[in-house]
Amino acid sequence: MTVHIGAPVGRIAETVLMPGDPYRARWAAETFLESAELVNETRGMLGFTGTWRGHPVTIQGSGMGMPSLSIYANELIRDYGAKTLIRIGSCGGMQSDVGIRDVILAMTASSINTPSTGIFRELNYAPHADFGLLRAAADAAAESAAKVHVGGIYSSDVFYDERPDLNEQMVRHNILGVEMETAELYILAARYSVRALSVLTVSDHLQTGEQLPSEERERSFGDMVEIALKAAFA
Ligand code: GMP
Repeated sequence: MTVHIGAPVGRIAETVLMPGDPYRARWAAETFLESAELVNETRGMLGFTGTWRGHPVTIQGSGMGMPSLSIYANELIRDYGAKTLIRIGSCGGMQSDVGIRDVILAMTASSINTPSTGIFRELNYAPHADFGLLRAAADAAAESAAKVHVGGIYSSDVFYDERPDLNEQMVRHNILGVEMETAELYILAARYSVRALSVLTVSDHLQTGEQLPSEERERSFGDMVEIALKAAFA
């Protein structure tokens, strides 16, 4: 076990899906995994390990924001030997052709600040997805009913943003959606030579103000989980 994950070493699979919301970790484990068992509940950040089509998989909540995700991703990679980390989360749509319920595969993640900004100093590192995972997810997405977009996203470190001009610049530069975790996930994966990808469902839209109705969330999020699992084991 680690400071933030109570599972014994060996109870976490090499492939980890990471939703922000721990209750969504439980829902995804119950819906998609066979023989899922609760392996972590430290601080209520639920983690489950089971199998998907015979492959061991852990679904571990990351919490919201890059500092929280960074704690779980660091421990999963460095202490438990995770090799493939796929964020399954929600984001706000930023382009007019990106609708709610659509799925975004995040090729890159722009940001103004991540927990790693301090080490890069004047460098402007470009956090990017693992290409093999991204390609496999794009192939899996072609079979799914969801409309799928591949491109850059924006990992913000605030939800209640006092700088709407930043969102405007992101929209102007063709960024598809905004969320709060991916840039740091991609930086950590590169640092430790493991694979990472974010598969996101558009839950709200910045321009139209539309929001995914709560009764539809599960079905829409299901497409994303399936794409993530197929990509991990392609
Ligand atoms: O509600 C915030 C959580 O959902 C964070 O974990 C974000 O990754 C994600 N999220 C979904 N939609 C949005 C959005 O419109 N803006 C931001 N900043 N985060 C979002």
